[in-house]
Amino acid sequence: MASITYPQSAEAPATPGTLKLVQRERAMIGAHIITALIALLFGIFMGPFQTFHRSPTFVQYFPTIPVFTFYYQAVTVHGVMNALFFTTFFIVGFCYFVTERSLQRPIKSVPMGWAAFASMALGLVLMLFTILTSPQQSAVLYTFYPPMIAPALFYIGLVLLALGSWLASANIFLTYRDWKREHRNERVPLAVFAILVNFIVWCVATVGVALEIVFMLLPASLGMLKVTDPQLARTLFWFFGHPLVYFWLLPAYVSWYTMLPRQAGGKLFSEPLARVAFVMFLLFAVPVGVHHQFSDPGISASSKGVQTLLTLVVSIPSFMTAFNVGAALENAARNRGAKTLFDWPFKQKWNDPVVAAQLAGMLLFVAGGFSGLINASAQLNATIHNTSWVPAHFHQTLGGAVMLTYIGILYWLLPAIRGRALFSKRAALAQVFTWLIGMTLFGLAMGEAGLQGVPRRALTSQAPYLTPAGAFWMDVTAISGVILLISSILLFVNVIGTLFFSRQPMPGGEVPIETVSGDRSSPLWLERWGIWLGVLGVLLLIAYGPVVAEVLDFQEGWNIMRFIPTSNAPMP
Ligand code: HAS
Ligand code: CU
Repeated sequence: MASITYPQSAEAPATPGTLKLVQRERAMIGAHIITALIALLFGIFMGPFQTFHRSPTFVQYFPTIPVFTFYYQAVTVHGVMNALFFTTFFIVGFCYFVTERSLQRPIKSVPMGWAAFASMALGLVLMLFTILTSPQQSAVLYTFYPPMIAPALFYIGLVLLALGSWLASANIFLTYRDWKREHRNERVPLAVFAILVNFIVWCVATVGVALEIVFMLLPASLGMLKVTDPQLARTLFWFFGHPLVYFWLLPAYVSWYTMLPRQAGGKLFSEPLARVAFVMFLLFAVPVGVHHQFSDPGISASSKGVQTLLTLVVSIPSFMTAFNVGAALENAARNRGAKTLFDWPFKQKWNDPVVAAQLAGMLLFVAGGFSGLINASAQLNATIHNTSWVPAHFHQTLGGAVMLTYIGILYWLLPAIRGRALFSKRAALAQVFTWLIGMTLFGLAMGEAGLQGVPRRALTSQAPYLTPAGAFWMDVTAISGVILLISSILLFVNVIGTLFFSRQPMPGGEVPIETVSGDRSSPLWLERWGIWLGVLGVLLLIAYGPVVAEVLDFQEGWNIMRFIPTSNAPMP
């Protein structure tokens, strides 16, 4: 393994001007972040064109839009590239960086890190190849389940992405194990604590989707299976699909909890409280996937009720985050002279793109979080399920809080990787605020359209049943698309500018990484992972045991028998 020396003093990397990456770090983290951006480049520009395509007025004047006319292909590229590939590459790269810096040691195995990267990158290439060369067959959306079946390479691409991410998880777990051996009675830094939670959740959740792909989708795609069971596949998919959203969110929380207070000029209110929030994510992020299946037949009302309850519980750590991080921001503002009850939001560093991006993300998350709570109620869900309300919700959470926080991170991490200053701070600020305005409008318009019955993922711009109000809100969505298109261009101008045209040296500044072990007031037993895994196992049994029994239809004989390839059993 390439040997690198990390500064011995815990404070060393935090002194101004020392955010210099060693070559090995620059290569590994840079490869992940840049590949993430390549995936994003494919995905991001599909979005605005979908809003145009869905707007009745726009379509009246421009009936065909080249390339983007293939609506389902464009939606698939948008979802798969943005939500699956961009996020995974970004998260792995960012989490390596935070783990190395916080623990003051390189990741356990550099070759394993590269093997993981190669697997994920090959997955990306196969996926792009498949989507671009077989547009019709592979337009199965980012929520891939039967009866739609894509070409085998689509699933192989996904398997390679998952395999790579498992290797990356193993690398992070082993790095932590080595650190822990040398620091028996110390608390692992909060950032790494959160990262460990995130990758544990990921490893548990991906078991569901791996089963779906390996035993159902891939054999069906290869023609080895003639039967399928959408009910079982959807259950396996959402076992993964919900925790996936926390896999995106927790790295953003790493930034909010462990970097933003310092970037904003304040102090985190309570570190033990933060750890409790992360433990709650570990326990409750997985056993709630059925809240995506409230309209599915074959799952009993009682199972849906249990998972509604658990979904409400998993929103609690986000409320805890709002108070904890909110108090840190208030503290920052007071340090800068805020005096009254309501002046602290205005006394933030709104002119610093790194901070402003994260604050803007939080504002969107307030709306996105509350729309999530509406979705979570099984009764209210019936009014919004499969309407454009749902994309409104996830563009405020994923496209809002998560994306803006990743952008905030990018605005310091990309300069660090490149060793040059950010190309344009003004463009970055303009990008952040256009994104905030565009996504706010998008959320409002898509949400309102959803309440008017406009379906999601359907090209209804000329459907006769579109109400005038629905049509109006879809037109407003197209306006938000224009704003978001400008914002996306600004983002890539800065990315390309920073990589190729920035001549300024990287400014000295604080590395937003905690480098000391955790707060002594945090109980050490919070790090007893075995206990939490045990509790998670019990929760999964309670939440998913009955669901699995229901979807496998045990009364009628195990319908899993249908999946034995040679049985030729007819579909019931
Ligand atoms: Fe969700 C569907 C329920 C959070 C993403 N969600 C989706 C889908 C996606 C998604 C992608 O129960 C669609 C999947 C598909 O394609 O079908 N979601 C919830 C609930 C929460 C939630 C209860 N979702 C997220 C997050 C996501 C995400 C996070 C991505 C990152 N969601 C649902 C349900 C559905 C669903 C149903 C299925 C709908 C259907 O029928 O299909 C909660 O975890 C949310 C809790 C969050 C809060 C907000 C806390 C606010 C904070 C900000 C603090 C602000 C401060 C002020 C401090 C309660 C932390 C700052 C100060 C300044 C000065 C600026
Ligand atoms: Cu969910």
